[in-house]
Amino acid sequence: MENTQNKKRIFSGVQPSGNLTIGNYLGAIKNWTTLQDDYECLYCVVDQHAITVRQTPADLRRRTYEIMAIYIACGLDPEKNIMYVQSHVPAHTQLSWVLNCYTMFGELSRMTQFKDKSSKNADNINAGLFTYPTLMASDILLYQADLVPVGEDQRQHIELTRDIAARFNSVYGDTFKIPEPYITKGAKINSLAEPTKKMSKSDPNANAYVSLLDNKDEIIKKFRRAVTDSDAVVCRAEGKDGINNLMTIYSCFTGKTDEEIVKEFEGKGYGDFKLAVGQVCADSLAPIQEEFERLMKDKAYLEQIFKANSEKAAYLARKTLSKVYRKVGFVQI
Ligand code: AQP
Repeated sequence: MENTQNKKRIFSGVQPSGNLTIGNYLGAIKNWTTLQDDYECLYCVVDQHAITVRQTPADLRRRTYEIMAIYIACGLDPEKNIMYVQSHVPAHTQLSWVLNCYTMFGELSRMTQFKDKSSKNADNINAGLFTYPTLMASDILLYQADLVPVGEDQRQHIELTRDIAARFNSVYGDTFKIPEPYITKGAKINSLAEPTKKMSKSDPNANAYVSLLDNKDEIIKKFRRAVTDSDAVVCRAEGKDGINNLMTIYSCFTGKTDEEIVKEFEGKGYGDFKLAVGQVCADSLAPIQEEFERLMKDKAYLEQIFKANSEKAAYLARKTLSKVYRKVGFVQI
């Protein structure tokens, strides 16, 4: 896919590190589907990022297929977008090595996600976990992306990406486009169990997140159990983290504003509100789940997408990589 129409380019991805949650969906994938007509988009399954935390190989392999199936089931068109797997395009890790040499130890040490993940994986604080943001910078800069649609948790990594790109450009002249983050209203969906924390697919407590593949009963049960407060008035306010989070989720699924939600639940208790959030979530996910099941039965189709799209991605990636190799002084053959 050559950028013939002068469309702006987008890059984003999801790690196959667990079952995708409504956080991944509302913060990232749902927004991607609205961008595919107006932008030239690359959507990656970032399997190399996933191994910064120990994975069971068979699970990683299965989830890689699943994420591609979820992308398509959510409405991403593999003919319109370049949808591929990171490890199928070696230029990501090749550029990453170069960029590691232009990323400072101090910068990586300040990354909140590194601090967070290393405290959760204290027995495996590996170098990959530390340099993860440089691989992410390579993912983005390799394609000269203009915009990166992500959740709020990734903002710091995009800022680092911009700093790395600017540093490289200042040494070698214009090489990388400086990308902008693209962050929307579902940008931070919080845990249902601890609503001050981000909802995460690798949370050991399955009641903390709603997986895109949970069935209706599970979804309703999880929302019913969601931690709220004792105030019993549905409105957004400081300290009402649980209700604020449910209002964001409800708003993302229904398109309703806070005022509309407050009016709808005036005089009703949290029980009614939680049930409504559960229902709209389950109803919105049902068609995605149905399409997902159908796609997962057709592995050959998914593999064909992996192959065709990784070739398109590799073609674009090679251009940036050879420019970088030339600039840093590697001999070209
Ligand atoms: N809770 C969230 N709210 C809004 N957006 C979110 N994203 C993740 N969680 C939320 C966005 O989803 C995209 C893909 O995320 P990722 O797979 O790269 O990893 P992550 O950000 O580390 O997400 P998780 O679910 O917390 O994964 P684990 O548990 O493996 O670390 C990104 O755009 C992210 O912002």
